[in-house]
Parts: sequence; structure tokens; C-alpha cells
Amino acid sequence: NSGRCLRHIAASTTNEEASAKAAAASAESGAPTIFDKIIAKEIPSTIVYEDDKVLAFRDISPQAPVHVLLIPKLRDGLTELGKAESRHGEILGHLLYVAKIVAEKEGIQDGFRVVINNGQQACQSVYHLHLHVLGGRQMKWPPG
Ligand code: TR5
Repeated sequence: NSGRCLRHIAASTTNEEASAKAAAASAESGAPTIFDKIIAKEIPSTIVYEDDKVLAFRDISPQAPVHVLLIPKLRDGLTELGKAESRHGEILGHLLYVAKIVAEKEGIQDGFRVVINNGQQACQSVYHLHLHVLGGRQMKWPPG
């Protein structure tokens, strides 16, 4: 249901609401996320690109034929883009550059979308900054 963000519009007593609250709490505390385990390779993922600073792997619930998540290996306070500070400029630029590399590797360089969901109202569910790289089909606008 992450594609529709049902967890954020469901009634307050549902599991979806509970997991939204848990995610928001983790955002506040900066608690480790599932992505730490993916970076540590304690949980398997399908890696499509890796260097010393970033990791790109396939989304477990793809919303397009190509759906890759791109994350900084060191979160360094970047639970979400809205927490960015001047010192993050280099890694933020590198992430965008690697989004292009991933698009090329995946053969979608002629049409792809990069998405960052920031905060609960934007359906962010994992509080470790990540770029979604989506493509392989005609994308729609406006996004939902
Ligand atoms: O909703 P936002 O923008 O925060 O994006 C989080 C993304 O992480 C969603 O698109 C999820 O489908 C994806 N996700 C969640 C898990 C996961 C994953 N992608 C790959 N592997 C995953 N594992 C092993 N576990 C997850 N909980």
C-alpha cells in the first residue's frame, strides 16, 4: 500500500495509522531504519549501483517497471530532505548525479523521474533520505 500511502489517510485506529506514527517517531529520534540493514547487507537487496558514498537497489514494491531507491550510506542527519544543511550539498549533488547513472544503467535515460517524498504528508515511510528513480513506462502528471 506504500504506493497509495493508505497508511496516512486511514482511520486513526488502523494498523496503517500506527505504522505512520512509528515512522514519524523514528524520524524524530533518528532511530536506525531498514535501510541500515540493507547497507550492512544484513538484509538482501538487489543492488544496481554502489560506490563508497551511495547505494542503489530495487524497491521491494515497484511502482514502475524500473523503480530503484538511491540512498546515502551515511545518513548524517538526513532523515529527510527537509533536514538538509549546507554541509550536505556534496552528497545531495552526488545523489542526483548517480540518479542519472542509474537511469543510464537501467536503459531509461530518455524518460525517467526522480522523486523524494518528504514527511508524512508526502507519504515518506522510511526516515533515511532516499531518491526514487522511476521509469520504463509513460509517467503521469500531476503525480498523486
Ligand atoms: O515511502 P517512501 O518515499 O519513504 O519510500 C520508501 C520505499 O522503501 C517504498 O517505496 C518501499 O516500497 C521501499 N522499501 C521498504 C522496504 C524495502 C523497500 N525497498 C527494498 N527493500 C525493502 N526491504 C527489505 N524492507 C522494507 N521495509
